[in-house]
Amino acid sequence: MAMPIKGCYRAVEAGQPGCPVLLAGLKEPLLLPGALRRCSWPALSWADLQVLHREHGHRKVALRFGALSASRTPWEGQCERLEDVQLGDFCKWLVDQEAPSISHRKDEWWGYCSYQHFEALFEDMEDSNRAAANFAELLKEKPSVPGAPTLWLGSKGARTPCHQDAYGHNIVAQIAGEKLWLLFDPSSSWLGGHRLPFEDSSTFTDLDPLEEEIPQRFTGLRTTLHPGDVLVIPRHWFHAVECTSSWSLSLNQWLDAPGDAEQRVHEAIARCLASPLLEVRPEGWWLNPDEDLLETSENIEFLMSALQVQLGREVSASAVHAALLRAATRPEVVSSIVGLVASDLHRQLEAEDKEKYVGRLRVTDYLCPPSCMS
Ligand SMILES: O=C(O)CCC(=O)C(=O)O
Repeated sequence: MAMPIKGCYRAVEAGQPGCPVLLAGLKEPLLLPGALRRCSWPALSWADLQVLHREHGHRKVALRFGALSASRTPWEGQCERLEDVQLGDFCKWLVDQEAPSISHRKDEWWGYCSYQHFEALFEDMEDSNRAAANFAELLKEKPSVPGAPTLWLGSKGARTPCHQDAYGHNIVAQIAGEKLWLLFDPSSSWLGGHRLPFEDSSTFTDLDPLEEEIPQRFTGLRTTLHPGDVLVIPRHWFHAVECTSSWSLSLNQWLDAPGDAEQRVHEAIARCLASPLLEVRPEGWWLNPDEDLLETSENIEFLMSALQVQLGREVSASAVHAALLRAATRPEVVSSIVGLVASDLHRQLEAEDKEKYVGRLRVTDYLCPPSCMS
């Protein structure tokens, strides 16, 4: 089970009740306690799980499960997965009813129906059921909301490992139950960000703040969302999340942010560099289960379109390909990669040695208890 969160955290600041939020210039996450009380979204009726079950129980979803006893938050690819399960079955499992398609025991596993895009979930509905939750109502700017929300329905202990999304501001609406959010500012390189597991738009972290204490000189933000609360997270804030009530339902919506076009170029370059190394991967979890690997030519096309948007003019695929190859093979780039590879391997070997040493100590202790030393 989860240990209490340790380290220095301060509470996320709360905004004015009833006051729509101004995204522009928002520097820190902002909590809007009870903000959903003035909304009349159809999705708010899903706070009654029976309503969600009755209206949408026939829809097929993917589920991931993590062991409640695990000492580290699993990456998505390390979770057990069930595909094409009826949402209604998961609703039953959440309230301890017989759910024939799910054999995971509630006392051993948490289950998460996470990151379900409304476009896919409600693909038979004309507006992808975007109308079920109108996030624009919460904002002063009245932006055109691109894309549709996503749904997160989980049991107690269900987690999302610490990560940073590449694009957009994020608005989270807590519909039912409670959820703990730990947040870290975008400059928190001490978390140890990396692109494994690889997923378009996410940087994951080495440090697992849901299990580990954060180093003393750093401060995170924390908040627990209750039904009706809204959390607004500016672009690039790292976050780690855990459902803390018997079940929890939230929706979220990403909104375009200035700088997203430039970020698409970063994503496209990361994809070009990582894809060939992921084709033969020793560990399955290196690639997130929903992620497809593209051919190099497709990755270059993707990079070409991202650059075209950023530069505002046409660029050819061959020019982009040549520029990327030249950049990636520059001696200073290769040297910097050599340094990083060496220090990563050094760290891994040190950790292995430590484990062996601890193992040896244990054996020695067993063979020779302290009393025989005197
Ligand atoms: O609710 C969760 O478990 C994670 C949500 C998340 O990562 C997000 O909204 O970006």
